[in-house]
Amino acid sequence: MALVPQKKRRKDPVPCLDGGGPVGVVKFSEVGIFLVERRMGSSRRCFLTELARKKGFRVEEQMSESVTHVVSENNTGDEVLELLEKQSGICRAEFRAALVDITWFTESMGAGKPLEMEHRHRLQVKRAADAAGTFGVPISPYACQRRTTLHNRNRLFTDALKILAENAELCENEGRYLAFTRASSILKSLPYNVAKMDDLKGIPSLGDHSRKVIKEILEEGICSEVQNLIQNERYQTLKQFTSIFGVGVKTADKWFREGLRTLDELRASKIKLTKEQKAGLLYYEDLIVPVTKAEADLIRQIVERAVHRFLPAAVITLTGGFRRGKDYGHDVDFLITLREEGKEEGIIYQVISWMAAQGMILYDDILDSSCHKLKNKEPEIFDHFAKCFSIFKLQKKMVNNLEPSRPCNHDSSAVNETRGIGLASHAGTTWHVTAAAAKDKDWKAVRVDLVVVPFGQYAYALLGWTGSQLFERDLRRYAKHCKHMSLTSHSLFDNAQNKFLPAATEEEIFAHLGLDYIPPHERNA
Ligand code: 8GT
Ligand code: MN
Repeated sequence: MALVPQKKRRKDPVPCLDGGGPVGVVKFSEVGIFLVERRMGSSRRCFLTELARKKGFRVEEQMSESVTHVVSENNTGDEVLELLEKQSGICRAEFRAALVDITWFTESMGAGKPLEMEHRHRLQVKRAADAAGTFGVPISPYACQRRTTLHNRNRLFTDALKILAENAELCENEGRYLAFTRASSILKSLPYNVAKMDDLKGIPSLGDHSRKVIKEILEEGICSEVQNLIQNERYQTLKQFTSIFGVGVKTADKWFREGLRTLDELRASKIKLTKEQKAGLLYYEDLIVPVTKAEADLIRQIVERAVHRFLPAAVITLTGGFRRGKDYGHDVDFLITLREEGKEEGIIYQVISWMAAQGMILYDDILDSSCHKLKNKEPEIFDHFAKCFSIFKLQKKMVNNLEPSRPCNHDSSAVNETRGIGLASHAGTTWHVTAAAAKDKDWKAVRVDLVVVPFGQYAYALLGWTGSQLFERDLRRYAKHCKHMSLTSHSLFDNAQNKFLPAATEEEIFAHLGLDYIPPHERNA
């Protein structure tokens, strides 16, 4: 059925989309339509676009991740896929939108709402089997739609990809960093060991480079690019420098270009360090030792006691990697909140001054709630909560039955995930220096982040600070592209309804986003 007769095709694209005619309010934001021009013609496509928009449908001019229905007329499914692959660069394995015939569109227009897709609406794709993972279950390109526990069956590959991602980060190549990080993350989520290249069939987010790395490891046992990298002087030096608290890639690179190669050289140099970097360097040997869960629990008690002196009803939550079930972390992250909103103001100053007076604080940097400056963090995870980035002086005798900290490369659990300590696994000597230094004193320096959250934003802050970083990033990407919503650690804004969506629990946030709830221990993407 055709709503208007096919008109003579124009050569140039018709510039009516988005620009001209009346566009209705989007009523069905969860559905995104892309109309394929091939065999439909540009003027008919333009007409259908306007019609749908008037009826409250969201029609995208370009193919994008927010498209849920690709509508075409007189094309086969394979033809449409091929066309889209060419036009948008999205490979068919990554393709999530449904391919439907024009009949779904016209019937939906007639009904005034998007209809459920029936089998007869769907275009047949010969290679449909390719679009699913080995177990026939489609794997989402969004980390927030995958369940990733700490049980990583593909560590051999993910360790290699992680090194390539780190190097991309050290070269400030964001695109490559993301590509390797996504590839590594998707392998972590697989419920099977990858034993042959065929096991990767239908898996999204695996670019040619990552596939090449996996193939080489499958065939040779190692990846030569990674082997060369870990011997590389710039990689080694920048990795060590950026593992100092307060040192980012730009600073590390500058020091490297100035000829510095070791911490001793840095310590001996005349280079002016920030207050943060001075502390980072001073406590370096402690800070690169993973924080254990027992230490994190002890610090929780200490923080709780300090906060309760001023606000007995405040709730202190251990978040970050420990909330995801990790046994080790590079720091300890806490949220502090109070049901009676407003009373939490100023608490961070009270707590830190009291703890400092007890000799428990080696370093602190308090940011007020309006403060936007957050160092060494990615822009998209900036938030505006009052917080303190600190270094605690933890008395060792207080940690009951303190397990000896282990070098990260001997442990099969999550310790390799930890940022800033990876060096110990490459530079064999570092660990022993660390262990020796740590033995001599009765305390250990530990990085602690305290975040003060108004009660109404608590669920969003908890979700934002639980991580992992890629999980958070993909939650935001999913909200934006698939739901036309903006997610932050403060709130969720629905652009279609032009309003904020309040939530008291993480479950409610997932529900607002139309996502299955993923518990913290499955967010280790
Ligand atoms: P770890 O074991 O290395 O400590 O691992 P982690 O606990 O997962 O990482 P983290 O660097 O301590 O950060 C914890 C979570 O908080 C991450 O998911 C990160 O995205 C998030 N996060 C920051 N900084 C900020 C921030 O300023 N605002 C918000 N909302 N989240 C942040 O790292
Ligand atoms: Mn952490």
